[in-house]
Amino acid sequence: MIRLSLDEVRDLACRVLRKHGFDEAHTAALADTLVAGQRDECASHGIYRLLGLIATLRAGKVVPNAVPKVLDQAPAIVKVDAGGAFSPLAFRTGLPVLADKARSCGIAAMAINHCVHFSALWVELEAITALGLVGLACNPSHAWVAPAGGARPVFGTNPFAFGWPRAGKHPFVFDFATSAIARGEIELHRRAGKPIPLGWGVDANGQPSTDPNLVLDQGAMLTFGGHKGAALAAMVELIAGPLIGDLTSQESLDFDAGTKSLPYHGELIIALDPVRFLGDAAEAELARAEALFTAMQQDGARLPSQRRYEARARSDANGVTLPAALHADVLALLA
Ligand code: NDP
Ligand code: PYC
Repeated sequence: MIRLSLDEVRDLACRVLRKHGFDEAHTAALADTLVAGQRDECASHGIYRLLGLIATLRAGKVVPNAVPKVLDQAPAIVKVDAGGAFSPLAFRTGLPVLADKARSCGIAAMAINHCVHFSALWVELEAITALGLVGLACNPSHAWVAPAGGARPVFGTNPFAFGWPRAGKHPFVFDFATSAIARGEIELHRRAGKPIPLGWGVDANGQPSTDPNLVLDQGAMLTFGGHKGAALAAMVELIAGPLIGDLTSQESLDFDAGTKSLPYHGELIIALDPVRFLGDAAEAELARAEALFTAMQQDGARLPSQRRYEARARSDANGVTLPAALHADVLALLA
């Protein structure tokens, strides 16, 4: 393992991105997202993703310098056209408009269109809760996941995330793929030459498999919770696909045309303003939520994101570690 400070990780990411032609605005937004993933020990969405970003650029499947275009679609709806670029700059650009609309209407939605997507959604949920808003976000990906009872991929890994602001504390955030696990995690098992647990995927014959190669290249991933995860995955396809005029996971895979680039589609983000819902009672009502969080933890259970926040504190103090092979692969992008 190679140990690096967070500044060194950011510098490395920025150097790679600039070298490959990303403009400064995209470089900053992408580096922040990648460093956050590495810092919170979310290995599948940290610096590892830099390899996918550059492979996608080399395949001609992402625009490195598109300027996001904001469209005021309706009193409670903002659209941001990412112009074929990665999504973080589009999110960053549209967030102030989404927040204004949520404060004025109580609830508002942001559709990001025509973006290439690679990031963990909790990064965005934390930005929304930092503004005192409750948030939800979801997006399709590529059709890699079979519906419960099926054997062939239909859905993407379709993450769904929720965030709730807490006074003086880290927000309550959960963020999960509707597949049993993010695809990136299976890719990391393959890189490490490790088998995957049963339940993550099936081979080409629909048989349960622990071989990441068979699941990634020939078979299909599985949803979490059987038909329940499949229904959620279908919901994500619909509300972050046709509802916002963007691609489903199958359409994204068709657009990919075998290049194995990162998915190209849209994202739906919803923000709710507790003050608009509750007026002067907002503070007291949100304080009541704390009893729920206390009860959830009383017998040893932990809150979602707690592991991340603990990892963040460690990384802020000591920096992060990268597998030497990953570090070498990233350095090779500078050659
Ligand atoms: P995990 O299964 O690792 O974790 C999902 C969520 O559950 C996290 O909020 C996690 O918190 C929480 N959690 C895990 N274990 C526990 C526990 N024992 N008690 C309470 N909470 C727990 O994530 P996935 O593999 O499903 O997804 C990983 C990431 O991949 C996500 O950030 C997602 O956004 C991203 N992704 C992005 C896609 C894209 O298209 N952009 C596609 C698919 C996934 P904690 O982090 O603290 O462990
Ligand atoms: O890990 O499933 C995944 C994923 C898809 C796009 C970005 N991450």
